[in-house]
Amino acid sequence: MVASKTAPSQKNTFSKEELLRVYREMLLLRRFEERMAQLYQQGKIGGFCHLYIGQEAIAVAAQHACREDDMMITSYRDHGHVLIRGADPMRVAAELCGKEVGVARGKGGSMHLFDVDHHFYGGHGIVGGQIPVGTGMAFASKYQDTDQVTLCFFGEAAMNQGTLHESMNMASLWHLPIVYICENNRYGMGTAIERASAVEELSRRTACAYNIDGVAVDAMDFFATYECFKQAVDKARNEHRPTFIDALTYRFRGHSMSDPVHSHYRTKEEVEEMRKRDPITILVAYLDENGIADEKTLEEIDAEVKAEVNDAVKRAVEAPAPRLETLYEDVLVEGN
Ligand SMILES: Cc1ncc(C[n+]2csc(CCOP(=O)(O)OP(=O)(O)O)c2C)c(N)n1
Ligand SMILES: [Mg+2]
Repeated sequence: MVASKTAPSQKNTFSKEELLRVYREMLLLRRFEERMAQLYQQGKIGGFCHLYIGQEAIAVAAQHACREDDMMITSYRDHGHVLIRGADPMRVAAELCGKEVGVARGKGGSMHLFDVDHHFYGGHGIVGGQIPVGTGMAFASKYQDTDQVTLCFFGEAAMNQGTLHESMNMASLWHLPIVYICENNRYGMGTAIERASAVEELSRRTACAYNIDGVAVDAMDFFATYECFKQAVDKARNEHRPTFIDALTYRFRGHSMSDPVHSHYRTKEEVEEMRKRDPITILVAYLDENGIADEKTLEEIDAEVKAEVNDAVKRAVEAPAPRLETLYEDVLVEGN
């Protein structure tokens, strides 16, 4: 049994082409979210909408650390995960706008994105609700001997939900190929972690309680996050041992579209301080300092990404609303 540890910052193992791809992917997530915020303000998106801005290094690092057929499942803060899995940005934007061409046929909205073709299983609105489901997915792949790993994401508020404890106990006992990734942005809506969690250093919890190694990582640093995820994914696949990762991050926007960036629960100074650790800025500094890309190349990539997002949004907004006769479809699955 290994007690909790902090993953050291890692050296880059990526080629120049791969690094530019990582940069493009992080930007895609960021620019997409910025456009979604605008669409929301224009009244084109209704209901709940939780932005991922600030947390991008986690989804991107996870995608690079696993195989395409590995499975991912997460909470309602899910836009980044479904995009990085490979879903068409037009169909994701369309889902947020409630259109029939959306990834969940316009019936799920922002919180319930799904893309089974890309092995993405939602998008779950109940805090911690995806943890037993993800654990079941890992059980299925072990039972069916498919060699797939499940990456199960959740916010730090889910650490105190009963289902997490039951799931982690089973995952350890039954040697399931799963990586539990806590996207620890320090707040559950307006509640700071120190007001909700008796043990704040979350990676200390799982070794003693479930015999699951716990690792904390600076999730604003893409390289450290990637290395940490890679080791955990390999261990899940090769040794059928789960890992718990406390991915230390921050959300730069409000909890959802209904709360301002810095409300009474956190100060403007804190947000500004954390913005200095923007994962994209940190990556850009690395690319610059190591002569991997100059400003012009990075600006060109940004312009391409913005054009891609704008085109996706245009087509999503123009797409038709669901037909009335689809209202009762996908509601009930008839058994034999
Ligand atoms: C079981 C349950 N209780 C309460 C809520 C209301 N709620 C929605 S989001 C949220 C905070 C969750 O915070 P965290 O897990 O840290 O994720 P984050 O939003 O920070 O990504 C709460 C309490 C809910 N959706 N489900
Ligand atoms: Mg949180």
